Amino acid sequence: MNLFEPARRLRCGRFVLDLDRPLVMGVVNVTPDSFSDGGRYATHEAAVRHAHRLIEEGADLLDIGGESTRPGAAELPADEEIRRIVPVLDALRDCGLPLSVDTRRAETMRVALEHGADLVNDIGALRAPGAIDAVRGSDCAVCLMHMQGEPGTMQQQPKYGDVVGEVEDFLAGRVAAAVENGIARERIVVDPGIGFGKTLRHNLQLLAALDELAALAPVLVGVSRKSMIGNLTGRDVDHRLAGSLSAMLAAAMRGARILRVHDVAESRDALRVWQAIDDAQ
Ligand code: 7PJ
Repeated sequence: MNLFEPARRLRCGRFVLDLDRPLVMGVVNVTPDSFSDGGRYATHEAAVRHAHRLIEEGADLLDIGGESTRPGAAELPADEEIRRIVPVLDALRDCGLPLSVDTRRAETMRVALEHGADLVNDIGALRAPGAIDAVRGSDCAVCLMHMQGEPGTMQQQPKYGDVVGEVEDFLAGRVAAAVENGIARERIVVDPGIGFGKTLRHNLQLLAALDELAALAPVLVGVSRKSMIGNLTGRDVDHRLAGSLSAMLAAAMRGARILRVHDVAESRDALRVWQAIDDAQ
């Protein structure tokens, strides 16, 4: 047996996910609509409605996030993050899909797990105080993502000697820390963190070398609508679908097993066609 063969299954809270084929993780943002004065209820309603649409479109998992971590974003207090996420988790608990929560905070992780979250998607790779303890005693999956710096300033001057080697070393270290602290390997996925403290060139180099990261753990990748796609195509955020699909397929071909996307139906179609060709080989 090859010890470095990536896991084919992921323990993920109430679920065990088969990773033989790439899965589609649909993004559900729970952020107040600045054009609506309907308040909190309208915000939750909209998020839950959007989630149901993504389920119909064929999502395999849902990623629920209350904090914007786009470059330049300001930090959100944990209690506000919790107030945004919990009603949405409660409403989706029995939707039949694994629920992921996109958070860096131990307190939010703890509360989310009490409300049925199956995966903790942490752009901070469990580096926050108490984060490892928050997930240790549960059976949730964890996504360990690489980020250089902090969302507020990370795009100011990203610098690496060897971006692929450094991201790989960081993720290997975080996997080791998680395993040493009692988080089973079968619960861990890694993510190069496209756009998180990276120039266009860094992002491209990481995507091109994704198969190297796949030796550590199953790989999750998010490229959907990111500025990388805008930089390459000259399109604004509402016109990045074709570019996003192309990057997603390039990632899938290099072994990515969970694709974090906004456009679930289109991503499903693209993966289905690629998969059929791959199967015919
Ligand atoms: C990612 C994420 C990503 C993981 C965001 C955006 C920014 N979580 N959360 N990987 N991106 N694991 O969607 O543009 O790439 S928020």
